[in-house]
Amino acid sequence: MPSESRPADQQSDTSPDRVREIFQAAADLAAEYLRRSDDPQTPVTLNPPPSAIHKRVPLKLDGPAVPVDALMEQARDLMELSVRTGSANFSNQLFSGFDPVAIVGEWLTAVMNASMYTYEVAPAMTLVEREVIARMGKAVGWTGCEGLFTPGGSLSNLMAMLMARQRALPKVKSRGLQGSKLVVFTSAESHYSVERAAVILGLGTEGVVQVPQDRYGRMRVDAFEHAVRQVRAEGRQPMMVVATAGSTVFGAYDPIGAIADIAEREGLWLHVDGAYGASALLSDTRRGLLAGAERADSLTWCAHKMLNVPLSASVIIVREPGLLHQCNAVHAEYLYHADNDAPDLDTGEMSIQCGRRVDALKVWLAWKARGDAGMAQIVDRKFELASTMRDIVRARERFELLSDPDDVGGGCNTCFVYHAPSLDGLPADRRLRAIDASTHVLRERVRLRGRLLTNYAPVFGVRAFRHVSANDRATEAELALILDEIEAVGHDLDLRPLADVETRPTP
Ligand code: ABU
Repeated sequence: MPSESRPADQQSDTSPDRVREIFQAAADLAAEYLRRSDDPQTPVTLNPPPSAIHKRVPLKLDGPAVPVDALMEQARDLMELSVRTGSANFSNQLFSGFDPVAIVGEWLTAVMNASMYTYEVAPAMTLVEREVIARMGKAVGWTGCEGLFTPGGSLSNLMAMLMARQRALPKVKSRGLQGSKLVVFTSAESHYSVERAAVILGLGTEGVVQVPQDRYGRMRVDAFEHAVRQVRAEGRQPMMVVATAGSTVFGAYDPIGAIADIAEREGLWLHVDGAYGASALLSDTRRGLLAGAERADSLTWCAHKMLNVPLSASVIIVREPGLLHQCNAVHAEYLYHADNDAPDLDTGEMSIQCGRRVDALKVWLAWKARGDAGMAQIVDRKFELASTMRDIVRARERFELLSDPDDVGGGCNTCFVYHAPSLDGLPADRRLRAIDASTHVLRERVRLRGRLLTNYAPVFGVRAFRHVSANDRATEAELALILDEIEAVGHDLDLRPLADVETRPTP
């Protein structure tokens, strides 16, 4: 006979007092972690080698049960050995900072543990997702659009490409590509996920034409036009163009309006990859960077990049409702019951996933807590800090800014190189080679000091520092610290031997 009450050990794990106790311990841990992350004196990373992590935390999962108090200590150690991405000294990726309300959204999401396939199992969250998508669509200038949260920008771009393929080949779901030679145009500075999606979708890497960029990292429209002509002349079928709003290296915004003119004339699907930069739509002063986005067919937007929401919070929005379903539905009757009350509220068949986590709640809570003005303020502050960073770079004698997006409306990335004293007097070609290699050497030294983490990337063929203005809480002192650290490691270092390094290692 089944027991009337739960077994004693399960009761003790989930009693209200025990749940509160565990949550309180975790809340204390989280609050202290974030306090320390926000302190500029706290190292961003301890750069632990794997051996150090193994030494400090018993990672193996083959032992006896560990009491929760002891487990919290182990969690604290793991957090100490992690990178403090919320710190203003973390400018390594396109996200930084934190929002306590949004973090709570993530936590409450886990408490409810819904899955976003059917309305019956995620009723409130389905409507929350709809609202967030509708609000983002409104920022683009769309009404009646639809969309979904996806696991990240790469997946949002993949879904856009799926829809473009569906429009180009309406029978692709049943018949496959059937030898079609579909082509996607995107800028040479676009995110690599476009190429990867082309592989997944059967277009192949040769199905992507990378259009050259201008000196600000934006797609050259004349080159795009030329590329479309060339592809047609080769007997291939232009399918879509992916314009980038906020490229990963330059933070550049492609001229979407001019690209839309050509896309319309040529019958191409226009997707805007605004994973990084679409948040500019929320700012009265920066919205113009995406002028023309309202003419696109679809748009990717990651709230976890510019809006301080924890990963991941990426959406794909499509102007024409119904397409996501058309592309992805395969009629899994066991789950999506056609005779239920509200089949049109089941989002599962719009997705390439089955189980799908709730990512909308944290965005909704953060947006509610800040209001439209508060969201715009985050964006404005990041753009302003980026301009300040470029002023600081320009003002420092041994640093050289490689591109200034402020000439063309702004951007959140700052790409620069350092001219070490040891390289003075080298002939230009050898000097360039040494600067290229020295960026890597200096960045490694800065990284190992641990005070901050910033990245580097190829810029016009030379490795350069790429600072991302990703944390709206940064101060001028924290921006200047990056240059101070580079000078501290590079001023007295003899970098001349790097001029003899023939090529940089290929990945
Ligand atoms: N979409 C992730 C980009 C990562 C980076 O460039 O830092």
